[in-house]
Amino acid sequence: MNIYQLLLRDTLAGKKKFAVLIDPDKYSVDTLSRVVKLAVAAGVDYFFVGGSLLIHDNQTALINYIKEYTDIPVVLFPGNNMQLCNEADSILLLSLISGRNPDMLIGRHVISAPYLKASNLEILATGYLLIDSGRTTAVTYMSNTTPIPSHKSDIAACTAMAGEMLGMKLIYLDAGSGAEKTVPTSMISSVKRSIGLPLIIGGGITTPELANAAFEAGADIIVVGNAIENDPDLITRIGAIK
Ligand code: 1GP
Repeated sequence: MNIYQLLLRDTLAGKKKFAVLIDPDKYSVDTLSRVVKLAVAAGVDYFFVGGSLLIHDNQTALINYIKEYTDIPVVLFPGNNMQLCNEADSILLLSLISGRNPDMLIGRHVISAPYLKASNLEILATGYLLIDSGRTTAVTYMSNTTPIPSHKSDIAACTAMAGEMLGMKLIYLDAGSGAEKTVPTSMISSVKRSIGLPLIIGGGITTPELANAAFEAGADIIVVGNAIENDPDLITRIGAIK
């Protein structure tokens, strides 16, 4: 079974998934080694790897380290098409469907398509929705798009439905890395009720309570990046509630 088939099976069974986000600009192999040990012990399901920028050229080294020491799948979560890497297992091919920037909807994908076609990466077409979190996040600025207002669950639900109808395999609601406010649970529930696809939630999850609230509301996968950079032991505490 590939990554998506396993995810569909587990989603149907109500089995929740925990993804640790590794921003290559925030880690060295040394700092990553502790996170990898904790992730293996906590039963982390995925490493997502990516960031809004890539200032340091260490993404491939970090991915190789993860692959050497674990069987946890590595899924690229690219901020742009400079962040492709054949050493990973899979890629979230993100179409930023909450925005109206054609480059983020299809343009970058056209440029990346020949590389992806020739790669061994499992391609996961993902409808990506940015949700307003109270302040401008890196991804909102870099993507030059307006996020969906956090009280407009109906817009998020209709956008996710359209993504599903267009054939996307996953829906990802993101409040943005380091968000002050997470995606509201009412919006998570509303989107989950409207689609039959696995739902990924990220941005601003800093405690097991916030992770649990997202799961209870309907998240199938939660993604945590910033808070783990500050406190790697959070991996153990969130792993315990899955
Ligand atoms: C950002 O959803 C991810 O794209 C994770 O956000 O870094 O705030 O956990 P955090």
